[in-house]
Amino acid sequence: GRNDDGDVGVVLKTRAKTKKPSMYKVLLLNDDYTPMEFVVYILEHIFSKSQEEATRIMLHVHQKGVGICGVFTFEVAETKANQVMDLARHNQHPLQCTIEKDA
Ligand code: NFA
Repeated sequence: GRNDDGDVGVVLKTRAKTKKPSMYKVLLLNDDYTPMEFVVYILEHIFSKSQEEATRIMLHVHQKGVGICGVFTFEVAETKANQVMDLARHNQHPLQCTIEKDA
């Protein structure tokens, strides 16, 4: 019969390692004038937080001076921080939002 050396043709490919992207924290800073409800609105609508989680983060920022809205790739973090700053400016609130490279 036919010569069969047992090779059934299964190929297990190796992959070159794709490296994980650097991650960036989006931070909100406290101030004395931005209404609490506006900060909660921002956290719900830009960072997709529930009203309960948004309130928790807002109160953390209010009490500690700074807090984390989320951690994202650079482009997403930068876009969200710009959306916050644009909405704050439009509504004449001094709210500040920055990004910081995650450890
Ligand atoms: N400190 C603001 C106030 O008392 C509320 C606030 C919270 C502002 C978080 C900015 C960030 N109205």
